[in-house]
Amino acid sequence: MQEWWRSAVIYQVYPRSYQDSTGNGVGDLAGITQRLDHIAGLGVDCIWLSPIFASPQADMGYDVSDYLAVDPLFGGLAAFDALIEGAHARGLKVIVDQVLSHTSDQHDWFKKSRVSRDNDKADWYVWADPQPDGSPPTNWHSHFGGPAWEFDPQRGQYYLHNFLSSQPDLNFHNPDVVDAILETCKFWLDRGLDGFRLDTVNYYFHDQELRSNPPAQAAPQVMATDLYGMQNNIYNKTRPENIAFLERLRALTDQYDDIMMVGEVGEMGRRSIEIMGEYTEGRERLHMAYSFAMLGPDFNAEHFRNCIEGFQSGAPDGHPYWSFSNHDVPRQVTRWAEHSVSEDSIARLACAMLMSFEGTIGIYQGEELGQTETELEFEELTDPPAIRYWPAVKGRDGCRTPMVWEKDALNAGFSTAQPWLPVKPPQAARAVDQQGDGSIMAYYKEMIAYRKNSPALSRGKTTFISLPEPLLAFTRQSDEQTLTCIFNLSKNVHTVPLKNAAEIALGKASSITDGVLTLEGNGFAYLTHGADIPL
Ligand code: TEU
Repeated sequence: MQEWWRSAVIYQVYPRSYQDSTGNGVGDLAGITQRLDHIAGLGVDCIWLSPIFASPQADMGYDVSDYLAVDPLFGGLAAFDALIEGAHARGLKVIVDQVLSHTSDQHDWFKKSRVSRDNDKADWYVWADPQPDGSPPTNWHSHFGGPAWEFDPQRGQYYLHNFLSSQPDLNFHNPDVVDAILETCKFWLDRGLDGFRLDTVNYYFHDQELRSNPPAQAAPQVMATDLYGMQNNIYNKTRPENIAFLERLRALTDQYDDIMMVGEVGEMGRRSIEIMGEYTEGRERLHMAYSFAMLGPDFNAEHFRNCIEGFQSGAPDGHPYWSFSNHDVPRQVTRWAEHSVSEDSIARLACAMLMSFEGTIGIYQGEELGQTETELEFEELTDPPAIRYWPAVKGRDGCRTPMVWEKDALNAGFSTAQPWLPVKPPQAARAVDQQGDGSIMAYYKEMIAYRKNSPALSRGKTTFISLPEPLLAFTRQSDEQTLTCIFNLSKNVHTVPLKNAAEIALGKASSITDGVLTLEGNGFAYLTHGADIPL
């Protein structure tokens, strides 16, 4: 039987923003448990929980101070066990974010490490002497701006932090660190988790020779926090030693039944697709991986084709995870607005594209409502890079505002207290209670079910068809079924002459008249086999 995750749809929950059950303005695990029927009702297979472990929340939980404790803010271990039980009872798997590359500076390991150069944790982080002039050991940039090194007066050395200075990087070259990390993963697997989303999976190792990165052209901003496009980050991340560690992780998870790991490759562009392949090829590394390739501004047929074809040719036995939105990037309806006829039309088109892609699909809470990016004032921001570099950096708060349940309820039903990020009217207008027949939410349900019931979409191979931009076209073919999927990625009407008779099995803003397929702006069609499209 095919492993459960291979054609799954995974729903990402950002716990701070899903449902507050305690009235403190921050979402929690009991709140998510209350909303499990909504999630199960979408027809998804699995929930990915953004970080829930003990954390000072400097980077909203991506700064862990205790890997073995659920943060009291989210309800502790008892709330976690109840959530797992409730999810499993509904046939939903649950994976959690594991942020292993770095810890919080409040983690006991770091507190001890920084005290002296000769205690048993001294070499658990990446410490290095200043250069003779006192400057940092290398030119590496922190992802959130400034140097990736912070000077610690007590040790008289710098420590590495690829993200905030309160997120020191663990030293994966130290075997004791690797053993401790594997132990923490084991703890959660023993507790009934179904797997992990591995944060920054290509940042675990750094160059031990501490070579400076070569310069590069400025890269486009992806996360709205990207400040360091000016160097080619080859020595601070994506080191060759990582592969052996991924194999150890896989060996651990293979001791359990049905565990899945999806790694976040912190890269964009063509290189990111190559790394996704390297990390998932064969059955000895990660089960699957995603990168930022589809999470950026690019919205044209060539781009999507390059991502999917590039992955296939680089890693014929690898497995991708494709998503258009998450907690780090502007929401897709807003990000791709210039290509849209309307918010709803781009939401539907994006949904249909995702559900037709080969691999595993990720959707982010609120995406099923056609949610848009929230516009925030400076005073409302919580994301550190945004606070530091506003307005050049807008940050990630706009995609993290609370889930909206009832349009006219206080804070749209998210919380009875002032939420940690505000609920604004444009977002509340898309609340779950507004999503009746014909809504975007109804559409997501329909499309998820369609994908699940279609052998071609859930298991079929992909072959691209060359049509001029802005038309993206490919066939999905399984033993039982062939579907030709055609999408109009623009606002304008486009036509495609069909060689053979064809029928639209499912579509939107599309029709066939006299052997010609017409796609209105943002229209798409899944055609039943027989359609033969001339180049
Ligand atoms: O994000 C990773 C990240 O910020 C970059 O590596 C990203 O991949 C890059 O912009 C692509 O060019 C993860 C989390 O998702 C994020 O929320 C955290 O802030 C971050 O790690 C640090 O843990």
